[in-house]
Formats: sequence, C-alpha cells, structure tokens
Amino acid sequence: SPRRVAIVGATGAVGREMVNVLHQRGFPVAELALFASERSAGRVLETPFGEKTLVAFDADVVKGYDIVLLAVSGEFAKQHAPTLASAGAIVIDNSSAFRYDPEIPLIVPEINADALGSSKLIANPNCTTAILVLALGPLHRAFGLKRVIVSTYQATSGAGAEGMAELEEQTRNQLAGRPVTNSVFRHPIPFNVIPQIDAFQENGYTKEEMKVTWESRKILGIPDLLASCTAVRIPTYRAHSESVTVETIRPVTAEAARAVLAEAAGVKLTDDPANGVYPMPLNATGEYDVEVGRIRANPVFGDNGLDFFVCGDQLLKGAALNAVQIAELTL
Ligand code: 11C
Repeated sequence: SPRRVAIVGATGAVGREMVNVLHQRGFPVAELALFASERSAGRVLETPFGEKTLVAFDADVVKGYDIVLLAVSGEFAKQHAPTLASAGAIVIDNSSAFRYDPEIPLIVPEINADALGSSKLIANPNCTTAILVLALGPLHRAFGLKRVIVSTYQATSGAGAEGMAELEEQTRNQLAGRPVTNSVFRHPIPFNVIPQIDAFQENGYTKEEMKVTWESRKILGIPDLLASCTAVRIPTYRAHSESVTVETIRPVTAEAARAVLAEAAGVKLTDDPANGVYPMPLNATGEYDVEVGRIRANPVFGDNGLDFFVCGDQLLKGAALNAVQIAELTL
C-alpha cells in the first residue's frame, strides 16, 4: 500500500534529489511532506509532486509518517532519529551518526540488502563509499578482496548546495579579477585541488578518508579489509570520481574483472579507452548507474592486482537514490 513519506532537510541538495528520485522511480507515495528549518517554513517549492509548502520540523508530526528520509546533520539525526524510529516510522538517515553502530544496518541495496533486518532506523552510507562498493562488492564475490587503495576526486556537491554555489561564484570572481573569498571550503576551489575533506584524525587521515575504510568493511562484510583512502576536493559540480587499486585473494585479469562488472547491478561498464570512453564526472552526472572503466591489471600485485576508475553522481547513488532504494526494500 502507498506510504506517507516525510523528507526532513528538504531544501538541501540531497533533500531536493530525494523528491525527484521518489517521483522518477514511481515510489508508492500516499502523501509527501517536506520539512525544513524554521527559517524556510512557509516557502513553496515546485516539485514533481506539485507545489509543496515547506513545514517547520516538529518531531511529533514527523513521527506519524511511515517513512522518514533524513537529509540533515549528524547532530540533528542523533537528536531525533531514534525517537522517530521508536514511534514506528522507518527512518533512513543520510548522516554519519549511526553508520558505525553495530545494531544499525548500513545498506547499499545492490551489495548488502540482506543486512537490512528488522531495524526501523537504517543508515545511508557516505557518498564516496556508496559509489566505491558498487564496484568492490562484485569484485569481492568473484575474486576476494585483500587490500584496497583509493584516491578520490570529489565534487563540490559533497558540501551541499552551498558547495556548488561557492564553486560557481568563486569561478566568476576569479575570472573577472575580483577578490575570491571562500567560506565552505578551506581554500579557494576554482582551478585548485584540496587534499582535505572533513577534519583530520589522530592517525593523519581525514574523517572522510576513514569513513571509506570503516563503511566499506561494514557494507562488504569484510571486517579486516585493509583499506587506505586519500580524499581530495576538485572543482566539479556533482559527481565523485575515484581511482581504485585492489589486491585480490584469487588471481584476477582485466578481462575477467570486466566480465564481472558488466553484469554488476548499478554499474555501467564504461571502458573503451581507445575511443576515449572511460568514466567522467560530466557523464556520470544525473545518472543512476556508477561508471566503471580504465580496468587494467596492476603488476605491483602480480596476478592479483587491478586498477580502475569510477565516477558516480554524488547526490544520486551517493545519497538520494540509495536512500530511496533502501525505502523500496522496506515495501
Ligand atoms: C563530501 N562525502 O564529499 C562528503 C559528503 O559522510 O555523508 C558526505 C559526508 C557523509 O564532502
């Protein structure tokens, strides 16, 4: 039967995509309510479901919905998600607040739908991780994963609508010779790459980099997976790219990996380098599937190494699409 759906954080880049994806995928929506901050309440949004007036968040109202999609901060999620879930709503949280809690499933439906269980509160992974595991999951099943090394090229959408706006505004200012001031990113983003996303940890990695390790282990079900990530912000809008090296337990060839990834759910094999066909953020933008290409044997690991490149829309598979797919699993 159709569900009453609430989106909390509906004005953000992820919240807006959640509305679009629910509509595009024909999710059975009996009623859709869009919740936002006090400041945005009363504003009217044009949506594929018609005009919607934003409502100020009120936990007592939201807990009456069947499905609650949270596109809010970790702090906010920590404060409200458990209450909403214990009132009976299915809560799908896009923040990092509950991802590392062993009681809370962390789900990428193509990879570990079986881990869903009966929890009312379900965590949606970090965008970089969600995009990555679509390729790692099938490779793990086929060849076994031992080590993973990732370098990312992450779009400004990872910092929300404000991140994309800062890229655009700073680029205009820079080209016009006006002073460039940055507030979302720590340094100017146009014509730059910034090897810091989120805060540095004691081990020298950033939190974003550690999320890739922690979350990949949980989603893939390989608690001892050796993984290392370098996360870098680049001046693109909304698709993340990742250069990935894996060492496998069983021997692997590029051809065998290509055959596995050609069949993998949520993956679009994009690998014809001679014709200039490989994953690129501009092509992955707006697409549900994650592009995987540049697949080649990595001789550093003998017969057990593979290199490849992935690009996925950060706001879709990295956030809104995955959240809606999780909601679909609960139907
Ligand atoms: C970024 N990946 O690109 C981050 C944003 O764990 O949900 C998403 C942070 C998260 O800045």
